[in-house]
Amino acid sequence: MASINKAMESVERKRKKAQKCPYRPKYHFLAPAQWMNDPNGPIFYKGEYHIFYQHNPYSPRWGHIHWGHAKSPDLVHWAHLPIALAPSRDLGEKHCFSGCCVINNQTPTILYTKIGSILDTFKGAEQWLATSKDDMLTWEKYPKNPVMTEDLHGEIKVRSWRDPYVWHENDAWYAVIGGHFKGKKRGVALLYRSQDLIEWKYLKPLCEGDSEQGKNWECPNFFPLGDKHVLIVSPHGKVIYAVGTYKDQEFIAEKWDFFDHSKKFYATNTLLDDKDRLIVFGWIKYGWLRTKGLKEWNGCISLPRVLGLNPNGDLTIEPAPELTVLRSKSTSLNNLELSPDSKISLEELDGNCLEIATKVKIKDSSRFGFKISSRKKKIFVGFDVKKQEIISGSEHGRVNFPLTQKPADLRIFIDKSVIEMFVNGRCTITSIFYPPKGSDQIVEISSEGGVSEILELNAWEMKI
Ligand code: DQQ
Repeated sequence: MASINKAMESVERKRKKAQKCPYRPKYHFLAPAQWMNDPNGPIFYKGEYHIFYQHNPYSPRWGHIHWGHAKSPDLVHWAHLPIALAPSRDLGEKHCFSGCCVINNQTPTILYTKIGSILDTFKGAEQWLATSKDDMLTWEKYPKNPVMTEDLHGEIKVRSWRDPYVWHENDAWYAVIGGHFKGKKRGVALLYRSQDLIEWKYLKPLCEGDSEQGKNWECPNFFPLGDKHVLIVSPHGKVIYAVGTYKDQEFIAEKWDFFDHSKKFYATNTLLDDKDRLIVFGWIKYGWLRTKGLKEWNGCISLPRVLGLNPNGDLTIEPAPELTVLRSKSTSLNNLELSPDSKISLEELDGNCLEIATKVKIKDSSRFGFKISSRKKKIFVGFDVKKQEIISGSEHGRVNFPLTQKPADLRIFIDKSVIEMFVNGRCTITSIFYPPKGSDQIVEISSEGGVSEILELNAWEMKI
């Protein structure tokens, strides 16, 4: 408890300054101050959404990893709660790495990775348990931790073994944990079973990647969606996912794709709410070292993304509809042909916190999107028809569905230095844009190389 109080005092000391930083997002969730990374253990509990996150209360850089905690009635307005977990230094714990939260016989229970030293991130990690008796306000670590060690695998050697994700299925608890097999440069998600979350048995690899899917997998998430199952993994690069079938502990991956076409989005985690919605959060990475003067905070959590399956069995990704409560002053355009010379900007709106929703038909243009500029800096957010790419600043990725067969549907969320774009409800791209300190962002619509027809465009200032 003493270490949690000390950690919270350290965050509090930086809170006011952090809030004044002109780059700091307004309506994205982030720690009150200091460093944050992966979302951990999101859960819908007693009518509220809870989220935990990797947190260094002592610096805007990674280190001393604790679990921060917050809750929300609506996925939009978040209230910070006391830090949930601090490393138990007396037990040799240096970091509380990522994990999940489930309700076991009415008891909120966290399963996470205990790291004892930097070497343990590769070899020697353990899975630890913590429970709460006061509706998740405070947490006690299980006195007989660890509940899982690498010995579970017998002769098989697993490396970078971390980030448990747990679910209940047919009267038992199951977990997937990420890593790779020693000597094999391929990511793997390993499957385990338990009756009580304490005694665990290793079953088998649920899924092993190929040589193009990364040398190691972090933060595996595995869940049913419609009549399919989805596996999401973070392979140190862009997050990838597979839609497939799962029966008798066998997962057959049928379709792989990128979950977000940007390297700035990482380490997903999921929750299922009372409306049976599968909601995904990710960490938006500002960088480990070169962080453009972020002195009091670093990192934020993506907007909540609701998953579904379309009739072809493809994953759909939409921003949570709750976000529309943030819409305030607005502007709209309809049935407008745009050529490369058209100069239309959304200047009547504050471009620093904005949502833009548009439906556009490509006539003969090669690129459609928005130029976001601030003093001398300018980035493009949109898509390239010829390359079949979605683009956001320096981030880009090829999509595997036609961008122009039907009118394209873009939802763009600008929040100070963060930009998230949802394309056709099928894929996303995230980027970071640092407007020169204190300067305003101007958003201009852009049709390059030919004509685009805006069927409908609505834009709103976002107010929290
Ligand atoms: N971040 C955590 C690990 C995880 C990694 C450490 C992914 O548990 O593997 O802060 O960003």
